[in-house]
Amino acid sequence: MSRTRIGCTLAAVILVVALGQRSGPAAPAGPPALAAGIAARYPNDSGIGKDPRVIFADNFDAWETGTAKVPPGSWDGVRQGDKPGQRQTLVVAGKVSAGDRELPGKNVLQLACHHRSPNSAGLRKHLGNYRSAQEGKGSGYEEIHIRYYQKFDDGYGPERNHGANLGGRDLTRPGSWWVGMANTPDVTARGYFYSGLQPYPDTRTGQLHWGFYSYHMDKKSPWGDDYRPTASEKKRIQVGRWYCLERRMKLNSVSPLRADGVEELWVDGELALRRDGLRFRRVPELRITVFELEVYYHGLPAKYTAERPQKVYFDNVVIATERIGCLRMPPSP
Ligand SMILES: [Ca+2]
Repeated sequence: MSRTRIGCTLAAVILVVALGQRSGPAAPAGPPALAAGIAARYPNDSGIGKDPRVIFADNFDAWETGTAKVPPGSWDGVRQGDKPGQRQTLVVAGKVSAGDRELPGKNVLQLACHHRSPNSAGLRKHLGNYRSAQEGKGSGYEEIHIRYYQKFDDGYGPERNHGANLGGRDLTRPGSWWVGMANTPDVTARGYFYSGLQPYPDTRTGQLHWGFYSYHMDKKSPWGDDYRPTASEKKRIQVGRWYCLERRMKLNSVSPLRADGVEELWVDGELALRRDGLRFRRVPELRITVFELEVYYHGLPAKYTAERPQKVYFDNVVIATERIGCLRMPPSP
C-alpha cells in the first residue's frame, strides 16, 4: 500500500517552489535555555533517562558517529539510513547551542533529502504496541510530553516539511491503517490518528513558522487540520538556530465520548500554541503508541542536489509523562 499522504494542494506547492531561496537578517542569539520541568534536575539531561517519569531519552551521543546504526533497545525503525547512495538519516558530529553557548555533546541527528531522493528520512519509536499486539510494548499512553531540539540548516529553503508525528493505531480493529496515512476523510473509520509538528512557510514571504498538522476526528477535509494559528501564535523560525521544542498531547475521553483532547507547543520554554476541545478517537484501545522523528517532503526542486541537500538537525529527545522543559545549562567551564 502506498504511503501517499498529506494535504498540500498543487497551488500551494507552486507558490512554495516559486518563493525560491530567501534571504534575511542573521538569526539573533536565542534566549538561554530555560530550566523547568523534569530537565531542571538533570544538567544537560545527564541521567534524565533514569527518571521514573521519563519513557525514553536519546542525545545520540552513544551512536557511532557517521552512521545510522541504532543502539539496541532505543529506536524501532530507521527510514533511508546509510544505504549506498542515500545516507539520508545519519547521526553526525555536532553540538546544540543555546544563546551564545555551545552545550556539551558529541553527536546530533541529521535528516537530509534532495531532488529525486526518497521523500522522507527519520526515526520511529514505538511507545506501545504498534506493529502488532504481540510486540510486548504495552498499550501506549493517553497523555504524553515530548521535547527535542531542532535546527534547520543555514541553507534550508521554505519547502513544506511534514513530520515529527505522534499517533496511534487501534490494533484490535482489523485493517487499521499505519500512522501517517493521508487523504482520509474519517480517521476513526481507519483506526488511527496522528498529529505532526512541522514548519509552515508563509506563501507570500517564505517565512517559516511552527504549527501542527493533525489527523483528528473532526477535521473538515480528507487532509490534516493545521489548527489555523493566529498571527500572534505563529512562532517564527530562523534557520541556523537551535530551538527547544516541547509538545503535549492529551487524548480525549471516550466513556462518555468528550471533546476534551489537548495539543500544546512550547518554543524555548514558552507556550506558543494550545488547542483544546479536540477529539482523536472513539474507542479506548486507540492510544498514543508511536513517535516518528522525521521529515517528509512532496518532492524537492532541483536546487537541492545530493551535494547540497535540504538538511534538518535534531538532538536531546526526551519523551515523558510530565512536563520536561528545556535543557538545564551545565555550569560554565
Ligand atoms: Ca547530542
